[in-house]
Amino acid sequence: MATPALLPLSGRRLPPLNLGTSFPHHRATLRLSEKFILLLILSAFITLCFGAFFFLPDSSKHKRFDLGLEDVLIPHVDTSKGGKNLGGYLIHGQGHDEHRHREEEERLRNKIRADHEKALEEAKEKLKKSRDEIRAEIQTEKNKVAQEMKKKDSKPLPPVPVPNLIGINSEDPTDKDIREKRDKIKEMMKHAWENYRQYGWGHNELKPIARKGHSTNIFGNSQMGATIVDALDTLYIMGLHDEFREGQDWIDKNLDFSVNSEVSVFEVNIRFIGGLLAAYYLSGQEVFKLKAVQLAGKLLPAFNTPTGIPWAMVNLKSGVGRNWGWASAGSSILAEFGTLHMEFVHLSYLTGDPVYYNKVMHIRKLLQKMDRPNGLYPNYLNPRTGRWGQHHTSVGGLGDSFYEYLLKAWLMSDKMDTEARKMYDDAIEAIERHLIRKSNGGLTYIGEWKNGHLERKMGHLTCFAGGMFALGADGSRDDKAGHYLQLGAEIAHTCHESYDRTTLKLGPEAFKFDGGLEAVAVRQNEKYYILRPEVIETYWYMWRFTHDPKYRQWGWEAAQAIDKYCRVSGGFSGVKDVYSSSPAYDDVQQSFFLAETLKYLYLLFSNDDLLPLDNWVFNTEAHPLPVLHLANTTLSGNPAYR
Ligand code: DMJ
Repeated sequence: MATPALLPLSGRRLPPLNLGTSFPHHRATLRLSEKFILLLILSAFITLCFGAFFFLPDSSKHKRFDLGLEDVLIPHVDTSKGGKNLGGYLIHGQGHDEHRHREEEERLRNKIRADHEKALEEAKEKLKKSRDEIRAEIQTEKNKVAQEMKKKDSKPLPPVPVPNLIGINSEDPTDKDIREKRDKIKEMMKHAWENYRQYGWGHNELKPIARKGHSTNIFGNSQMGATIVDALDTLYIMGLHDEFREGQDWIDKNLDFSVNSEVSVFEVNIRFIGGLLAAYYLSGQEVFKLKAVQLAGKLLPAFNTPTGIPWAMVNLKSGVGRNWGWASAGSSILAEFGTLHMEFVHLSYLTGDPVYYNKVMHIRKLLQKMDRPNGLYPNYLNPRTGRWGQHHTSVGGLGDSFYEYLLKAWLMSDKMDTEARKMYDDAIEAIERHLIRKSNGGLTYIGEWKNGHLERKMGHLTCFAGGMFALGADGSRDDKAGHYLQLGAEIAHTCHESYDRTTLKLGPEAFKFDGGLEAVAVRQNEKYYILRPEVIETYWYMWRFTHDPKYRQWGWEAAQAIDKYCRVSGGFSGVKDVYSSSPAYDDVQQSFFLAETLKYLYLLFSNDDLLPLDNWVFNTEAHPLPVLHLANTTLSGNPAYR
C-alpha cells in the first residue's frame, strides 16, 4: 500500500488503475473475487481520504481573521510567545496556544451571533413602523447627508482685499420729472418680478400670458431660477430689498447645480456667474460667491477639448460637453467662448485659484496666434482642430460680446491689461474698415461679412456696439477718442431710427440697408421684439459720456412703448411684429429684461454716481463687476499671486 504521504488529495490526480500494464505477472494469478475485494478496499480508502480532506480545519479562514479583523487584534506588547508585534498588536498564528485560539473563535462567534440578533430586532422594529414613519426616517437620513455635503461645499474661501466698491447707493435725482420716470421703471420691475414670483417661481423664466414657468434649451431641462439670479442686482440697486432677500433665500435653499442637465456654458456664465458675482459685490453676502464658485466648477469640464476652446454646452452632472448641431461643422462660437474672461478672472481673484484665469488666458493666447482673414475674427472655431469654420464675421449675434470683453478686460484690470486693449484696437480697426458703412440716407450701420461679401443688414444685438465704441473712446489708439465717441453716437442714432420707423416704436430683430430700404426689417421672421436691451444700453452709455438729453428722451420713448405694447397682466411679453398695430405676443418674459433692459433704463434716469464707470464694468448681461487693479496678464490684485 502507498504511504499516506504519497496519497493524492484529489481523486483526479490518482493514476488510472491499470492492472493489465502495471502488474502483468499477477494478472493470471488474481481471481475475479480477489480483484473485486481489492477494488473495494481501494475505493474505501479513497473515500476516507476525501472525508479527511473535508474535515481538516480551514487554515485559510484563520488566516483571514488574524490579518483582517480588528476583533482578534489584541493590544499586546509581549512578543516572547512567538507572535509578531505590529504596532502594539499581536498577530496570532505562530506559536499561539490552542486554548487561547479557541477562546478567540468563541468570542467571535458570539459577536457575530449578537450582531445578527441585533439586526433582526432592528428589522422587526422597522416592520412595526408605518410607511410614513419609514419614509420620514429615510428623508431625515437623506437630509443629514445633504447637510454634510453642503458643509463640505461651503468651506469659506480665502480672503482677498475687497476692491474699491464705490457708488452702490446714490441720492434720488433732484429733477422731479427724472425722478418720476425712474420710479416708473422701478414699478415696471416690480410688475415683472411679482408676476414671475407668483407664476414662475424657481423656473428659469415666465410665460406671462399662460402664467406659468418657461425655459429654453440654453438652460437644458433644469429649473435653476434664471430670472431670480439675473434680476438680483437690479433689485438691489433699485432698493427693492425685500424682493432681493426673497431671491437670496431661494438661492441659498434651492439653487443646486448637480443636475443632469445640458446647459449653455456662455449663457450660464453671463447670467448666473455674472449675476451671482455682482450680487456678492453689491450685498457682501457670501452665499452668492460660494454658489458662483460651485457653478464655475461645473463648467470647467467644458474646456476638456483638444485645443482648450470650450464646448458650447456641458452637462452639469456628467461634465460631457458638445457643440450646437447648427454651428459650422461642430464649431464653437466666438461670442460664446470669447465671453468668459471677466467672470473667470473675478473667480480666480476671489478664490485664489488660477484655474479659471488660466482657461481664459489660454483662449486668448490661441486666438492671438491665429491668422485672421482681413484682420477679422470669424464667428466659428473648431475646438478639435483649432481651425476657423465658415468665414462669417459679425459684431451682432455670434461675434458681439467677444469684442466687448476685449475692451472690458482692459477696463476691468484698471487699464493694466494692455494686451487686451491692443487686441480690441486691432479688431475694431478691421471692423471699421470692412464692416461699417453709411447708407444713402446717411445712417451709419455695421454689416456682416458673409461668404466674401458684406451683407447690409444690422441686428438689434449689434446696437450694443454704439455703447462699446463710446466706452472704448478714452484710451484709444492715436488718440481717436472723439472719433469713437462720434461713431457711438451715429450707431445710437441708427438704432433709434430702427425703433422710430416701426408702428410700435420698438426695434425689430434685424433691419436692412438695401434696395432703398433703410433701418427696417424685411422678412417676417425679423420683425419681432423680445424685450432686448442693446439699444437702451447704448443710450445709457451715450448719456453717461455726453449728457445729451436726447438719450434720456429716446430711452423714455422705448420704456413707454414697452409698457404700452409688451405689458400684460401677468408680466411683460415679447411681440411678434413691431410693424403691426395689434401684434401677437410671444408669451415669454426673458430673464435679460429684468437683468438688463430695466437696469439700463433705471440707470439712465439715475445720477452718474450710481455705479460709476471708473469703478465698475458691466458684463454683457449688465451685471456690474468692480475694477480690479491687475498687472498686465497677472492677478497681482490678489495676494495669493504675489
Ligand atoms: C443678453 O443675454 C446678453 O446681452 C448677450 O450678450 C446677448 N444678448 C442678450 C439679450 O439680447
